[in-house]
Amino acid sequence: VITINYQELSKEVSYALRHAPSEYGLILDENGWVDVQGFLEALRKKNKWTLVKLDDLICMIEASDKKRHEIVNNKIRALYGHSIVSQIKKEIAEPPEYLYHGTARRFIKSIKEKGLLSQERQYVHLSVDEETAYEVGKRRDQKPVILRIRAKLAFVNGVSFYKGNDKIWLSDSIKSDFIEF
Ligand code: HQG
Repeated sequence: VITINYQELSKEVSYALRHAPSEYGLILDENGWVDVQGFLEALRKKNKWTLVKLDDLICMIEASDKKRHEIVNNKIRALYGHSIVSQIKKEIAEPPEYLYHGTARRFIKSIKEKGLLSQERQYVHLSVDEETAYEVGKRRDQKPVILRIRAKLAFVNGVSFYKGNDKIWLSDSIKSDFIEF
């Protein structure tokens, strides 16, 4: 019996759909979608995934604690995290009053000066609650800093926000005026 490692599969799917579709011969549409059958064929060309099936992708998404990908109408996409040059179009949405950003202590000085920048990705990533922000920040620092973002105020002052998933919002860069340190 061959068991699929969903975590490994999820990492490869994220890599393909967020960062390197062309490495798989894939072209994402403007909203980040790609035909799921074509996607499976591209994945199967990698030694590790020669037997991967649609059901595996469905189970992988189902099993994940974070909703990173979705399959709708025979298409698949990543919900956030993209770094490819052509920016994925997201629908502008009105954020809650506050959102949170978990980051490393070493970045605070620069964030105070320049605000929150999307860096390698297409958008800034924000969390709906402090717990989620803490987990995000933990990837970079044992004692992450949680910044509270005056999201609604930024929004009414012209900063665009977009929904990633239930826990993650995306935005354009955010000046430090809207950040509570
Ligand atoms: C920092 C993961 C210096 C920013 C996570 C962050 C998230 C600055 C880093 C999602 C800065 C970028 C995204 C400035 C921002 N000066 N540093 N002016 N502005 N930064 O990975 O938000 O598990 O691109 O604080 O859980 O950490 O992959 O963004 O530390 O949801 O699904 O620059 O990725 O999700 O790092 O994480 P990232 P992020 P997955």
